[in-house]
Amino acid sequence: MEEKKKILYSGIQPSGSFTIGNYFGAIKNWVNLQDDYDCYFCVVDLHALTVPQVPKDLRKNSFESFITLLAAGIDPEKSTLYFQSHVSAHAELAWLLNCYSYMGELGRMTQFKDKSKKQGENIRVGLYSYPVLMAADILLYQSDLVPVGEDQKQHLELTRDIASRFNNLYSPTFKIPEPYIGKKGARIMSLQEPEKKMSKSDENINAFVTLQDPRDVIIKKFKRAITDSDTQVRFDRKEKPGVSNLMEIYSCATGKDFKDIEKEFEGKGYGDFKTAVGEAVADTLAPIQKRFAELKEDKAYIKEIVENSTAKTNRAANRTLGKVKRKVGLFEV
Ligand code: AQP
Repeated sequence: MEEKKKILYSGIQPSGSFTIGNYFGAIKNWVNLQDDYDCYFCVVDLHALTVPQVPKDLRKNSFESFITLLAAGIDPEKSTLYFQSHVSAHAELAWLLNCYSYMGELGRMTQFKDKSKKQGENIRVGLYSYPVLMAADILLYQSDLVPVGEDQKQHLELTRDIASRFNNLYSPTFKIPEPYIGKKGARIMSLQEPEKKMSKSDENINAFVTLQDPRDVIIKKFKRAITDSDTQVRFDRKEKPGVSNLMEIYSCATGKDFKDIEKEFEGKGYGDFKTAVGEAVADTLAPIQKRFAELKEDKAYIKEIVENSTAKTNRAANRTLGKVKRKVGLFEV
């Protein structure tokens, strides 16, 4: 008998166009995981609301995020790709879990501390309880594994604490998820401030390259990337963060290792190097952009995928939610 595949869960925020950081750090790995795991990939639009959004942009970004994932290789025949807001059990379970989470543990989350600084005096409660919604996302599907970057480790730990607390208080209800430790994912830094990670919501559009940027824009952004006063293409995160970041990106786009890259650009200036990185990234993104343009026109196909995945996720999520409601004592007829 075929062994049941483990459930792997991951989400991505439609808080802007995806960057090459999202692609090389997460999406590309997701594509490779699809054969080995029963994958759920979610466009976490409710999470995006924890910071201010322009409604029409959020709607556009959500749709485009969905088709970008398809264009990048998420296969709806293999994986479940859906929108968080289409499965009301996420918000419902989040509320229930809020009643089993502690202010102290949420206040310790470093992402909350960082992001709340940008919200002035009126910090949204949603930003504070974001990790509880994330716990609900993961626990609804009885997920075994969650691929987590450094910045999400603390949230997964909290998910495990909340799930164990609930299981101990009642009876086993949630699978306790483990972090998925795969091949070390790339961490792509800002092109303008290479000490900071590349983010899709960065105010400086030259700091990131999106999967939608046209070839000439990509090449221009790399030409403007911050390097250093030296001329040597050499990997040294500490002393040469800008150049090292460009090497990392070039390595992701071409599969070459750092030693080969150093050799390739020996004696050449940064100008040649930056052009090569820009071209390699543009070449990598070209087929994704072509597929994206086709999918954007195929509304009927997208609708079919969304309807199928929404029906499937609602069924699975409501099974867990029903159990939780019964256990905590909510009345049913
Ligand atoms: N620069 C990056 N390098 C490598 N991986 C990255 N990821 C994000 N930025 C980089 C990974 O992408 C996945 C989805 O991330 P997300 O969109 O849910 O949230 P995020 O990490 O907050 O991404 P952004 O681009 O920085 O979004 P904003 O600007 O809205 O906060 C995650 O697996 C993440 O590790």
